[in-house]
Amino acid sequence: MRSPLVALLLATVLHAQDAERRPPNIVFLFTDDHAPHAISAYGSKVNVTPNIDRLASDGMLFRNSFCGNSICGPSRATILTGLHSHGNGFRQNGDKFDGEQTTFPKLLKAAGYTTAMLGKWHLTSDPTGFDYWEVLPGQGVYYNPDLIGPNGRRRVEGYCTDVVTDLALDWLESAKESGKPFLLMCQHKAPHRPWQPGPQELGMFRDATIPEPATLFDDHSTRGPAAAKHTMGVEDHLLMAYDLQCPVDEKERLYGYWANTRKRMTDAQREAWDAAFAAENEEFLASRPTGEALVRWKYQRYMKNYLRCVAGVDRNIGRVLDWLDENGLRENTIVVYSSDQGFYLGDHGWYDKRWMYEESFQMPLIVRWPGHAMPGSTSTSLVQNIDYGPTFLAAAGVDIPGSMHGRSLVPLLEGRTPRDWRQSVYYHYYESNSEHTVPAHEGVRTSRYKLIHFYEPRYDYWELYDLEKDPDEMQNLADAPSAKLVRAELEAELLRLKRQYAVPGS
Ligand code: SGN
Ligand code: CA
Repeated sequence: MRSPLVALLLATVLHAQDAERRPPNIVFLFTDDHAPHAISAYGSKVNVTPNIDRLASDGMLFRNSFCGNSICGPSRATILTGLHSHGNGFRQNGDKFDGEQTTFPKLLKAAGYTTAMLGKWHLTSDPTGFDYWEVLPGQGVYYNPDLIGPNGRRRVEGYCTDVVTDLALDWLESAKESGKPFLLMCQHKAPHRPWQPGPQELGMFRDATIPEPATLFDDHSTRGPAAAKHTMGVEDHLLMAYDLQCPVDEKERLYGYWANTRKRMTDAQREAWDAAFAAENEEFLASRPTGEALVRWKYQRYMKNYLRCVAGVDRNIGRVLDWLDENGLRENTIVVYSSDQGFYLGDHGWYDKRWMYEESFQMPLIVRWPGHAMPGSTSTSLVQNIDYGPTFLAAAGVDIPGSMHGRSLVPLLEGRTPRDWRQSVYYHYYESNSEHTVPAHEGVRTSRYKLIHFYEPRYDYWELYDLEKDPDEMQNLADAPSAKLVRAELEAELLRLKRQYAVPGS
């Protein structure tokens, strides 16, 4: 007869082997417009994100993580398909995602996973490949959001980030019971415009002064002509009521988005909202700063609300991580934190995204995978959202379709960078003549340089930046004699990438 100790050891070993064999669960925590420089694990100077940081200290943080097209729908379509925008057909917001095509959730489902998509979707057609889905219509709203699912539409009382997390936790309970490995895509609206914080975060940063970025008063004169023609300025384009929650006259107080948001709130929500903004708004209206002082006021108000929305995300991520711990699912679950693109936090005097410049080109990417990704590790390899699908498939032991543009990050996570890992990434933004006035452009980035081609008839020129010497991208070297050789190399690399990815016209 075996001793109880031997039996216990044997059971532990068998359990470990079983866990080893069982495909990992995947919890994909995703937000909208959360720039890496508003995450303390990425060295934020403006806020702290203790729960996202928990993931970073238990897993791997990617320092050179980029999107292929810095806008919502396209980034999401790329994640689902592992394809750049031209490959999945979703080039700009408002396009309709072809849900018939191959996506990684469909492949995981076929391999025995139970799958769910919750929260912001923004791909126009209904989600496919999910056993369960309930998504925000369009951009969704922050307070008492409507949700649409296969059985219709309903309104749920509460703050959107909390509501989506509640749905996620409910679904996780059922997924746990199912006995199947699960894929949860939990996708928040926050911290997307118009930056409306939840009741729990309204009081944050009250007496704080958020540090300003060095480029807040950038006049864009050292870049090509398009940058100065933007309509995403903190100074000129943030709207007092809609964006900054400070209606300036009777009309703004009674009508429009700000007034409608208040009407949509419950009495308790409205009371908390008014208590948070009323005194500060009165003070602003009494003093009416102008010039640089007004820009500074707008920056503070914008950033505080953005960061309050981020804090709501961080708190809710903590809820999901706690649930995994409490349910014994920490070990065999991959948890990813990412956001559809970066964002300007007053950098270059801007909000919004779209440009290939670093702040909006970057995506946060943090992966916790116990037993695979070393706790507290970082990677500087060039990675992109085309890699997410292949990574999840590889982790689950499912074949990666050869047609996908991306590569599995599993070797990077396990500390084995393949010798032939990519040396450059491709970017292409198509949504010209649209909100915020960013013309179509494409480009290539290596570990040191970035080459951008604005290619519309009205703007046809190149920009080149040396990111090592000029991390803020203030000096366009495209026509500098000293950069001639580098530019030729980058142009050749861009063409090579376009051919590799079969970009039309290459
Ligand atoms: C909305 C916003 C824009 C934002 C786009 C795209 N305007 O149209 O400021 O650039 O979404 O954002 S708003 O008046 O509706 O707030 S994305 O993240 O969905 O791509
Ligand atoms: Ca977005």
